[in-house]
Amino acid sequence: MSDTDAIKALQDEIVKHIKDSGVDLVGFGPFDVLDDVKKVGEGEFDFPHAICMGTELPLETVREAKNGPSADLRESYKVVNKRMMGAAAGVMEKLKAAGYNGRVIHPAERPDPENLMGPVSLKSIARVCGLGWIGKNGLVITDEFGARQRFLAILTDMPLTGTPQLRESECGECRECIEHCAMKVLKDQDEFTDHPPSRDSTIDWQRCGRYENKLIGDGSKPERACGKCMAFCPKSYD
Ligand code: B12
Repeated sequence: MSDTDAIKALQDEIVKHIKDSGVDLVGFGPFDVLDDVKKVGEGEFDFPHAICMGTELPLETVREAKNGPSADLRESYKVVNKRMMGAAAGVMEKLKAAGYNGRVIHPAERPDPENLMGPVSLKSIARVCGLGWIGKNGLVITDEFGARQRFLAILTDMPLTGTPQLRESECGECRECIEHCAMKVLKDQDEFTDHPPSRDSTIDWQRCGRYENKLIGDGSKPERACGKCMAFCPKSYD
């Protein structure tokens, strides 16, 4: 088997494993193009490529979040996070068996909780892996589920075949997420206005984060999630 065929075969095996684990979307892309994107915390980031997976959040659960904060939505985040972490463990085994290294970026990991920072932006990774584009709601929108999914990524030194095309925002004139945002934190911006791009141009993330904390609460009541920016995105129901 040629090297290219062997890589293609491993890629196919990884895709099959991820899909068999109940995860809906998989993409491969260059990670080194995200040099400008901030990295936080312990662990290695020096990998040229990324594998990104995405899992649908249930349509009715997301739709109900239009009516107000939802405990079911918060629970669905935990369910899909767990499913993707299981799938990622299997991918890591396959990479290691083929002689490659990798590092999992977990869906809800926050090495800098004060500044609400993950190890690296999963939305940026999903975009360079060709899974979708970033809209005015600041979320990755996919053809399959609109804004209605969560992501996990694996950084790796496994070589890849092909590079996906980067997609720009397709929101057009739509402002549904901005109009329905519970905290009015979205800034009506779906273009890169600064390099490296900063989240400050799309969202008042501190305010959104304070609201999230309030909805999670102190453990005396079920944790809830807002999710209106997903629920009011028309693409979530296409
Ligand atoms: C901390 C965190 C939060 C914080 C801070 C959010 C933030 N924007 O930074 C708070 C509490 C506010 C939050 C809220 C929510 N979150 Co959150 N969050 C995270 C987490 C763990 C880290 C985010 C991070 O590191 N930010 C730091 C900066 C550097 O990264 P970034 O925001 O991704 O910034 C990049 C883009 O903004 C981009 N950029 C800036 N402008 C533009 C413009 C264009 C056109 C493009 C293409 C790119 C671009 O460049 C930046 C890179 O420098 C991620 C998981 C992860 N590791 O990414 C989930 C994550 C982003 N959250 C997610 C979700 C679902 C939510 C909520 C819906 C939860 C809820 N409340 O119900 C809301 C949505 C708020 C919103 N509309 O953005 C999902 C998004 C899924 C999707 N479809 O895109 C993620 C990816 C988790 C996951 N595993 O799937 N979150």
